[in-house]
Amino acid sequence: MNYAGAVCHRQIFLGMTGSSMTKTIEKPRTKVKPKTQRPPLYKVILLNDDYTPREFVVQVLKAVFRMNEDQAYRVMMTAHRRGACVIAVYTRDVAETKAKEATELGKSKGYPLFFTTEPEE
Ligand code: TYC
Repeated sequence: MNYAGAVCHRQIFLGMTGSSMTKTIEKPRTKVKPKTQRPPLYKVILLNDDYTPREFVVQVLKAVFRMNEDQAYRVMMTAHRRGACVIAVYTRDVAETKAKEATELGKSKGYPLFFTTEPEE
C-alpha cells in the first residue's frame, strides 16, 4: 500500500506575553492519507464463430473462467446471438493469460474459437 503524505502547518496562539506581544509557533502536522492503487482492468471477450460446437464453448468457459453450467451457457448464447460477450474483467496479465489459454483449447481441437482482451474504459 502506498501512502501520500501531506504536511501542513497550523499556527497556535499562545496569548499575551509580559510585553503584550503575540507569539506564534508553527506546528507541523503530518496527514497520512492512504492512497489505494488499483491496477487497470482488462475485459476478456468471447467472439462468436460458425464452427465451434456450443457444448465445447461451455466446457471452455467452465474450465478457464470458473463458471458454472448456467453462467457458461448464458455467456455462450449471448456471444452466439450478438457476436461477442464480455466474460469478466481481470488485471492485464490474468486477462491475457486466460484469453490465450481458452483460445488454445479451441485450437487444440481444430476450432476457431477466439477470446480477446480490451482495456476497460
Ligand atoms: N455459433 C456456434 C455454433 O452455432 C456456437 C458458438 C457460440 C461459438 C459462441 C462461439 O463464442 C461462441 N455452433
